[in-house]
Parts: sequence; structure tokens; C-alpha cells
Amino acid sequence: MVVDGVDYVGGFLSASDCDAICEALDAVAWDTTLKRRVQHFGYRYDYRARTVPADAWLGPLPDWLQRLAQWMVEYGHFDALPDQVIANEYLPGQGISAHVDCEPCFGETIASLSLLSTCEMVFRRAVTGERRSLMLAPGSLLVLKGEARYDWTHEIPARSADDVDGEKRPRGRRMSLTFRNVIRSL
Ligand SMILES: O=C(O)CCC(=O)C(=O)O
Repeated sequence: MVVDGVDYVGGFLSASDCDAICEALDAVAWDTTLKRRVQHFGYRYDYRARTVPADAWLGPLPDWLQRLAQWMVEYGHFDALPDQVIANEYLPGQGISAHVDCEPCFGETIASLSLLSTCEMVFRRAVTGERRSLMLAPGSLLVLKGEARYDWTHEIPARSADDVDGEKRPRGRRMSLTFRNVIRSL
């Protein structure tokens, strides 16, 4: 295990599942407020205030996301049905900075599906400075619980290629879907 509390499930989605999800995401308008484009489902997350505000409810997850949320429960990754999902789009050169998902906002499980292109995710433990990394392949599911959820930050370095065994592997367009349970709306 790369970090205690990480569960990496390669091939969680089939190629046709991945295609259908990408099509569903591109059928909806992307939010362009951040450097990378995002879509929020279930509840809006406020990046500036770092919270799920009181008026954040956007409505139930669309059916296709609800089905994926049910799979997460059926496969034992979540106890309760996730009710908040953020889709991120990363073009080569884009990433997400080191963070721990908002502790008072979200439950103890965070799970991300990777789509389209592989990238490196870096984990850092603040108290010791340890650094670990994991390649996230399209169709994989990454589940963070326990130490991985609370004691390590995770990030995707903003670069256009990753180093794999000494070789540069160019990134393509990547999308991800991160599932969470909202536990508190301010
Ligand atoms: O894109 C990913 O795989 C991770 C996304 C993430 O860390 C987040 O939305 O907080």
C-alpha cells in the first residue's frame, strides 16, 4: 500500500463505462472559474471559503452518477451513498494543489475515478515530510480513508508529462470524478 488507507482498484470501470461517463460530462457546461474546469453535483463546494455553504444544495445526483455512487456502496467502499461529486478536467500542464479534503464538510471516505489519461498523484505527510506517489490509470478507482484521508495531503503536480521509470510519459486530457458524503453545510 502506497500509504495506509489508500485502496487503488485498477480496472474499476470498463472502457465503455469510461466513454459513456466522458460523453455525459461533455454534454454539460463546465465551470471555468478555476484554472482547471470543474462540474459540481449534489452540493456546490466553495473553494474560496473552503466549505459547503448553506445554499449549496444543487439537487439529487443525475441518474448516471447515482448508479456509480451505488456501485461504490455495493463494492464496500462507502457505508452511505455518496451525495456530492466534483468532476475535474485536467489538460496537460494542469493539476490540483496539495490538499486534505475539507474535514468538517465531508465524511471519512473520498473516492476518485480516473478517466482518459494517466497521471501521477503525490502524497505528502505534513508531520514527517514523507513523500509517496501513485500512477492513476484511466478506469481506476482511488479510495482514501483513515491516514490517507486525514494525515496526508494529495496533489496532482501541474506538468505535461510524468516520469515513469526514467522515461517521460506525456499526459493527455484527463477527467476525474470525486465522490464524497456531505456531513455539514454551514
Ligand atoms: O483528480 C483527481 O483524481 C483528484 C481530485 C481531488 O483531489 C479533489 O477533487 O479534491
